[in-house]
Amino acid sequence: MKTGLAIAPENASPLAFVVYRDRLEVALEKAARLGYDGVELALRDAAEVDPERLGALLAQHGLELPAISTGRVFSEGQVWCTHPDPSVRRRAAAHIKGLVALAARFGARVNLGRVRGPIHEGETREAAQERFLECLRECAGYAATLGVELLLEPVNRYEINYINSVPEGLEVLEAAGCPNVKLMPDVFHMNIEDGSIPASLIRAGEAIGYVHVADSNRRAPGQGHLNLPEVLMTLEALGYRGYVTAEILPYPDPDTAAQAAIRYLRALLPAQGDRPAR
Ligand code: LER
Ligand code: MN
Repeated sequence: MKTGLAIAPENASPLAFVVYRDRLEVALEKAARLGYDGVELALRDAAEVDPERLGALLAQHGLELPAISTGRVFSEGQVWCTHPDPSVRRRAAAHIKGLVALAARFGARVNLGRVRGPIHEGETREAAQERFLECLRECAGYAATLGVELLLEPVNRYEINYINSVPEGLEVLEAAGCPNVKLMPDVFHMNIEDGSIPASLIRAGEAIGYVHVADSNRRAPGQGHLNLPEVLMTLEALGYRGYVTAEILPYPDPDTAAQAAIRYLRALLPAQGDRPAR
C-alpha cells in the first residue's frame, strides 16, 4: 500500500478537510520530505491549478497524484448531483468532468463524496438516487473515455443524509453498473456508520479503489481509539495495494499532524517502507 496526504491550494476554505492548505510548492515539498508517496488534491474547479506547473512539481518531488477530491465543489461551489434544479445539477456535472479531465493527465482518480448531494427535504431517497445515478453515469461515461476511475465515498450522517455506510455505497455501485466507479471507504465515517469496519471492508473486497484513513477523532492515525492495525491488515489480506491517504484534521498544527500520520502508517506498512523520509 502507498501513503497519501490530503492537501488543498491556499485559496481553499479553512473548512476544507485537508492537512496542508498552502501553496502547492510548499505542500508538495513538505509531503515529499516526510516520505509520502502521493498527495490528494482538494479542488473546487480544475482552473485552480496550472497542470504544467503541477506536473513539474510532482516530478520534482517524486510524488504521485493518486486522487482529486471534490468536497469543495459541494461546500464552496454549492452545487451537487441531487439538486432539484437541473441547471445546478448540470453545473455539478461540469465541475466533476473538468476535474476528471485534469485527473486524466496525472493518472489520478476523482472522488464523489458530498458532491453527490443530500436527499432534499420533502423528497424521497429514490428521487435523490435517480438524479445521482444520472449524474454519476454521465460523469463515469466521460471518465471512461479518458481512462479515469471515479470513487464513491460513503460519508457519515452528520455531514450528509445519503450514502452513509459501505453497504449503502455498494448498493448504489451495483445500481449504477459503471465498471470504472469504485468504492472509497473512509474509516472515520465507517467508525460512525458501519457495524464492523473489517466486515464492511471484506464485504467491499475488490470494489475498493482507494481509502481515507484517520483515527476515531479525525486526528492522525494512532491518536484515537480505532483499531487501525486491524484495518490495514484486513486491506492487506484482501490484496488491496492502493493508497491509504491521511484525511485528518491539522491538529495541533499541519506539520505535526502530517508527520504523526506518516510515522504511524509507515510503521504498520513495513513491506512498502522503501521511501524513507528525506
Ligand atoms: C468528508 O468528511 C470527507 O471525508 C471527504 O473525503 C468527502 O467529501
Ligand atoms: Mn474522506
